[in-house]
Amino acid sequence: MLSSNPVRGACPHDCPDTCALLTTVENGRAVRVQGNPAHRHTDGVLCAKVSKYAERTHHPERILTPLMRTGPKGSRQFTSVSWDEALAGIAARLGEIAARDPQAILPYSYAGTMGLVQGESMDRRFFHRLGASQLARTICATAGGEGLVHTLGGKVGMRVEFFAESRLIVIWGSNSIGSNLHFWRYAQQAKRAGARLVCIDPRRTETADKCHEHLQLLPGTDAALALALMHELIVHDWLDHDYIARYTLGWEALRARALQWPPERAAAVCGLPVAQIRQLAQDWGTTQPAAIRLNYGVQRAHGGANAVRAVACLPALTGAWRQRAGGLLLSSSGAFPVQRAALQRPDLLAGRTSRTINMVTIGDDLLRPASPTFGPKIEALVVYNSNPVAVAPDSAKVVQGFAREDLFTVVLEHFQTDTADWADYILPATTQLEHWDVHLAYGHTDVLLNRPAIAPQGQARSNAQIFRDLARHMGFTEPCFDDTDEQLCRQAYGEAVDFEHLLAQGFVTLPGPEAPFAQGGFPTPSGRCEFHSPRLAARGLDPLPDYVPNHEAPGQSPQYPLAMISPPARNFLNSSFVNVQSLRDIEGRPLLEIHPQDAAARGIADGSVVRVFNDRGSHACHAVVCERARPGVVNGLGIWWRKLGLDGTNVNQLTSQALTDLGEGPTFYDCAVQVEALASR
Ligand SMILES: Nc1nc2c(c(=O)[nH]1)N[C@H]1C(S)=C(S)[C@@H](COP(=O)(O)OP(=O)(O)OC[C@H]3O[C@@H](n4cnc5c(=O)[nH]c(N)nc54)[C@H](O)[C@@H]3O)O[C@H]1N2
Ligand SMILES: Nc1nc2c(c(=O)[nH]1)N[C@H]1C(S)=C(S)[C@@H](COP(=O)(O)OP(=O)(O)OC[C@H]3O[C@@H](n4cnc5c(=O)[nH]c(N)nc54)[C@H](O)[C@@H]3O)O[C@H]1N2
Ligand code: SF4
Ligand SMILES: [Mo]
Repeated sequence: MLSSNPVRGACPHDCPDTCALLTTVENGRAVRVQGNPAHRHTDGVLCAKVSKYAERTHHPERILTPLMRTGPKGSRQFTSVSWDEALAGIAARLGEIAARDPQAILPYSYAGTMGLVQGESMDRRFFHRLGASQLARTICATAGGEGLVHTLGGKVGMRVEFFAESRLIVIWGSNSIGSNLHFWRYAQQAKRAGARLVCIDPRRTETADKCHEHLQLLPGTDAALALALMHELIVHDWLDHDYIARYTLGWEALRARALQWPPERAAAVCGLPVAQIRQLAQDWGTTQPAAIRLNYGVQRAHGGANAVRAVACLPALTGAWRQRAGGLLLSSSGAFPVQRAALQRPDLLAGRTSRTINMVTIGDDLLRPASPTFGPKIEALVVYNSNPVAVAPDSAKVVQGFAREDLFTVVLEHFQTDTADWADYILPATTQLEHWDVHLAYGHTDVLLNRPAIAPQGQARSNAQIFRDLARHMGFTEPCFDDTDEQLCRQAYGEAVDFEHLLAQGFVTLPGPEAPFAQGGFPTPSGRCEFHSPRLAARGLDPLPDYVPNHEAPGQSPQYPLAMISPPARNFLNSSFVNVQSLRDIEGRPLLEIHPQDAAARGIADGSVVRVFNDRGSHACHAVVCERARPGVVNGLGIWWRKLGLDGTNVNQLTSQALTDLGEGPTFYDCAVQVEALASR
């Protein structure tokens, strides 16, 4: 059942904005995808990437039939097979492995689509019923998430629209113009009304260019900066004592910790001028309403969770939460009443406790033999909504794992990605324009519905359909494997959201207070903003936020003196869109930004080919000599497909599988490297 033109949908991508889409269809083809002007956050505007959605959907390289490997692993030799052949072949192999130990089977998925149906419903039912290993989906946000949970109590914060009324906005670890465009539009409104904008980022981003002030700190040093800001708030008494007394926990302990961080100490750690730290403290302490847009860029280093904890204390110290345009936003996803148990049916485990594998360490885990602590060797991998060979850290290990002859790999995809290259079977998945879904957001508080605009292309099937079909081939007879995609859409929020309203309008705003913590009421166990976390203390961990140095601290290693960060490229979405020619033309080629001083010391000219390397690997790309990089830090914008790189690698050849302080997250931006001019060798 297709709707009339233009069709209302939701952007499926892993982006805080979750835009409302309008798709125009002509003769069964999507010809235009636009932003819905009726949705206030989208306001009729899409980013450049999703404006190209019709080009991505009708791409000549879409995978349109099931494919079975015919050549050696990784040879990219496949033949078309029917759905029945593919499903029967996969079910037979999974069944044979499961008969020995279902935990030898591992799903691997992330947020290729953030849809609750195509991302986390029938797939989870299937793997729960099978008793497969579970995946800890940590690759993006768990460190920051844990930091927030142990301070504010959940992934909750300011309503994004009220940033438009703030007088001071601190954009902390976010290139908003590139990756949170619709927040940036609110920040622009505030700027036009006279607000001051401050950016905290090791890279001189296009967002930093447009802010009044840029603190270009060393990566992984944000907690030191936040503690020094607290120090200044304390010594100048820029504090809201009443708010602190009523609504926070552990003030005296935090005060003692912060007093150990005079700005001079932080300046040395962060590589910042002392005056800049003092100025920001004064701005934060004396401006109301003041707001922080914290983003996930701060938490991709060893101390990521502590950094988020430290920053999340700042609004409570000054009582910024009292106003609706004050406080902090990292993620709003905790506000959504998703009925996960109904969608995912963990009860299908039926008392079995299956092990959990961290998706960040897939490189090591694919190479691990069976052992009493690890359990069985991973024998089968079912990948969907993710491209781990390109996006997971320490690629050399990941590739070695995927190349194992004895590993059975199924990939559900739109395209022949770096991961699909290693598959035994590739199954053609529908795109957002071809299936139903329902969404939450992590940068606003609206639920969105996605209706299919066009029929599935070729023989593509939705992820939910594919897992339904696999369940049938495996002989699973529980009625929950009959639920259609539309029924799953209704189950996602159950009674918590008016589905008829969603069907009629395409989006629904969640109810909630304008200033959620104006009078405390934090969703922590104490109901207070927890500077001191009893839960962390109970785990034997530091209950106060602290500066936790990087695993690979900038400048520490004589061999690898440069710190590399690899933040998103504006025209890609992680590794998605890299194969859309019009967008790739804008990004050009894989590159490394390097400061003129660091380039000169190495004889590197702008545009030349360089080799970036450390003990984990080596990656060739083109140097851009510019001041977007600060001295001592190089920026390798991500995430290119390996096969489109100069030497078949991308930046993740260099990143490590080391984890964060809390949340077992990745440390992509905690990575020491050396760079050399290739021509000089
Ligand atoms: N165009 C585009 N948009 C995206 C994505 C994309 O790939 N492309 N990815 C999406 C995804 S998956 C996510 S998780 C979100 C959020 O993704 P984020 O990680 O918040 O991405 P950015 O907004 O680029 O912000 C990262 C910024 O943090 C900076 N940074 C790096 N290290 C540090 C540090 O130690 N401290 C501080 N203060 N800053 C640091 C980087 O230079 C970069 O400018 O964005 C989403 N939006
Ligand atoms: N060096 C470095 N590495 C990083 C990061 C970084 O900043 N630097 N960022 C990290 C972060 S924040 C994240 S979130 C991860 C993201 O990593 P991933 O979640 O793997 O994201 P993508 O690379 O976009 O890959 C998603 C894949 O899902 C496919 N897909 C989309 N929709 C569907 C669908 O409906 N069905 C199926 N079957 N497939 C679909 C797309 O075609 C695409 O190939 O990468 C991480 N890796
Ligand atoms: S990627 Fe983000 S900004 Fe672009 S359309 Fe999707 S939700 Fe909107
Ligand atoms: Mo992410």
